[in-house]
Amino acid sequence: MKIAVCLSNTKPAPWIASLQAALPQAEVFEWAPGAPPADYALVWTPPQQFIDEQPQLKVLFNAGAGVDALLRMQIPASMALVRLDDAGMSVQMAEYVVHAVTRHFREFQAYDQAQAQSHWAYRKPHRRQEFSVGILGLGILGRRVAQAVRQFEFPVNGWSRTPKQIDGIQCFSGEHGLSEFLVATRVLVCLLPLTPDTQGLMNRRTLSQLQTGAYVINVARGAHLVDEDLLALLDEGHLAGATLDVFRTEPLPQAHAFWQHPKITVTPHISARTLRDESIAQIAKKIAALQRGEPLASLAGLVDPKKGY
Ligand code: NDP
Ligand code: OXD
Repeated sequence: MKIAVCLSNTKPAPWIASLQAALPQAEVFEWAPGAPPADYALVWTPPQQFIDEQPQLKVLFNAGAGVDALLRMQIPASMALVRLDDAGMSVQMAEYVVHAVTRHFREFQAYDQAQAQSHWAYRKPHRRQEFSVGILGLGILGRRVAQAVRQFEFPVNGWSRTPKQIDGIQCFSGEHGLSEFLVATRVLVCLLPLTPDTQGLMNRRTLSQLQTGAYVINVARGAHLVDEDLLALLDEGHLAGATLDVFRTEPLPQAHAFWQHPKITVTPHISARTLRDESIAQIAKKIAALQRGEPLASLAGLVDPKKGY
């Protein structure tokens, strides 16, 4: 069995060594134009040439959770896509979002500024019950984040495509449930996959429905947010601030207004990193299962190209 590795965002050597160690019977190699045909591939945003030269691949294992970039490519229908299924990302995402929510709720930015002026000053505590946190997307990451935020006794709402029942979380679903979800939300967290249905979902119309003084946390994909609408609503005072980890263009261009905006916190797409050991262990286990003849449909993280995630 041959496994090609084609990773655009990192040095492939340690990934190849790790995958080779986990699957000693396989031949694992770094893809280069003209490389021999492989059975499986481990990829992150490969060039179209890779797919075109390897049409026989049975499964593309994505070294990340989001498959939006892969689904924009021309991929033969016979090639299955499997994304990372948590692999150590949900705990990181929960940590990041809880930090952003509590930093805003407890006004730590204002205390940082006070310290810079050696100024000892109390701020009136906010009422937790007035800080309902709404999570767009209740999948692997959204659900974990919802539960983590709930631990701090904030009211938590969630929105998904199909209806859900999760203890302690008020769940909304489908287009018909979106307005009700937004109206009930003070801190909005985006953890949706990027699909034609979710592209630009955070725009003037939807963000205006959030409670006055709302806060936006985008940790999914930059294209979920209409940048100009966020900036306008911040300037008009409807929104109090935003923490953004993902952007329409990455790296975020030097001249982009988000960098210097006093109400926006920017991080460089680090809310949940792909962890090599956890990812390789998961992918190797799935390849071994397929090699034993287990059906593709039994694999967690199998992407449905019709749904787009
Ligand atoms: P999942 O596929 O497990 O969950 C997706 C959730 O979104 C599901 O609850 C799904 O609903 C919901 N959803 C999808 N489409 C719609 C829609 N049209 N309307 C309402 N709800 C919808 O994904 P993950 O939780 O694993 O990951 C989510 C995204 O997070 C990734 O796609 C990626 O873009 C991003 N990400 C960002 C990272 C970062 O570092 N910033 C790291 C990792 C991921 P249903 O449950 O009904 O199917
Ligand atoms: C992912 C990401 O999708 O890191 O895994 O954004």
